[in-house]
Amino acid sequence: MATGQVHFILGAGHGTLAVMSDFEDPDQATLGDLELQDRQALRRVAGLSTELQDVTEVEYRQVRLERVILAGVWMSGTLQAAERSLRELGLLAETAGSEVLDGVIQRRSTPDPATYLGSGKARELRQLVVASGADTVICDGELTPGQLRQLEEVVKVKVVDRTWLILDIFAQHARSREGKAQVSLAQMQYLLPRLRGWGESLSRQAGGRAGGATGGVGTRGPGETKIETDRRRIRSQMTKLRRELKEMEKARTTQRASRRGSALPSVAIAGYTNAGKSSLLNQLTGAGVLVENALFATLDPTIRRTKTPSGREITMADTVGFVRHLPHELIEAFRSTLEEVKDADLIVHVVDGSDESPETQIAAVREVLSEIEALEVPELIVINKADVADPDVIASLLRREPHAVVVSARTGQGIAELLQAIEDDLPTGLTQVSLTVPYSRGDLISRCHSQGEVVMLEHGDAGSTLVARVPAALAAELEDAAL
Ligand SMILES: Nc1nc2c(ncn2[C@@H]2O[C@H](COP(=O)(O)OP(=O)(O)OP(=O)(O)O)[C@@H](O)[C@H]2O)c(=O)[nH]1
Ligand SMILES: [Mg+2]
Repeated sequence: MATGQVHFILGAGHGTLAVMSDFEDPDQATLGDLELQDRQALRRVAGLSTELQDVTEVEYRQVRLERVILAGVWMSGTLQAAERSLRELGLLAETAGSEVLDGVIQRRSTPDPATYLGSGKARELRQLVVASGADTVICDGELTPGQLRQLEEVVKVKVVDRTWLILDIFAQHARSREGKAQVSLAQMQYLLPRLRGWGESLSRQAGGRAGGATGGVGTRGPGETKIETDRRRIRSQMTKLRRELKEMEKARTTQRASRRGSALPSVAIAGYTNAGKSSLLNQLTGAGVLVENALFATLDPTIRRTKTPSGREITMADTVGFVRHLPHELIEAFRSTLEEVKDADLIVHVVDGSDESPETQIAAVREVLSEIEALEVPELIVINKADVADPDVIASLLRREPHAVVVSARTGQGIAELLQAIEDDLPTGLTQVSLTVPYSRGDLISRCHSQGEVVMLEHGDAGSTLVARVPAALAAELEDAAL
């Protein structure tokens, strides 16, 4: 394809993401099902939110992502990869509640420093916007504040980037107090340097829209002073959020420490968004957490206890999904949540075997794992959705990733093997001790027999001398009691 050519890949109405519910029998409703119904009830209704007038800039960005055109720059790799990236952007947009009208990809060595797409292509995009009646352009990358502003000047509708879109989805899906605070912090961090650009084009845009709007963005000309006030307000809110998050993090660390104290080995289910992590947790533990054919359905970790085939108790955590180019602001803000993954004894890395390119999902997940310093944790690859995946794709994945189990969280295929593989991969968790305890602590000796392995036991004058391999918590008690 010649440099600079615009490539259309998504026709009008293409690929509307059906929001599939796995929920059929109302009597079987789990908490996750109820949450899903709730979420669907709250989903944006196209056209409705345009009536909102008195909204802040942040809300304005959120409520008006409705009829969108996608724009990407194809810099390297195959055309298929570029198209896949834009299709994924389309899914993200639909998850955020937008209707995707069209998509364009421009072949360029680098994005245009001024307008992201080249200036000629940006003007063509403007025509497409007019012809289709789009109200937003979503670019497949992270744009500088200047690029956002200058592209808005050309296309004359709002321009947002992939980062903001992902932040928007997270904002819609956040449930817990901590999750909400984390997302707000990430949004503000992203927004702060971009406030000015948006303010300027907003005032111009609003002028041309719904003339005579009373109050709201249309009449609130964000002059320099307003922007300064906004910045100050955002900064002080960020400070407050950081403080609150620190408090919540303390509580979480204490919880985690107490779980550690109970010495149960921990498994974290991680992986690409929509790979089936929550379905797998449900299948393995009957947790009943929310499952949805949408990106980033899960934001808060859910932790459940379960047993391995030999009866060993373990904890399993469902975690937030990853995506290519996960915004750095989000990784930062979710760092404490992601610790769940970093501190695990084993990462069960779920990949969607029916995806177009599961190996790029694996690579994207490992990139995030490396960013949160979790690469040292042992990893077990779980190729999910075997019921619908192409057997050839699974076979080639297994060649690349020999340490893997093939399962279907939907049909239960491979789940028993998975549990066995988890058991085999977990550290034994036993610590060797060699000490003498008084006879009065016969209880400790019997716990050594029941919870670990006694290697040697001798009864001397002072007490029982023993060498044993026991769980860490028991080892600590033994040390305390030792003569
Ligand atoms: N066919 C098939 N579909 C599956 C399987 N496992 C999960 N799904 C579907 O895949 C979609 C996503 O499943 P989730 O369990 O919500 O995925 P997740 O990884 O938790 O996704 P996020 O929390 O959004 O990152 C849902 O529509 C599930 O019904 C499977 O083994 N086979
Ligand atoms: Mg999930």
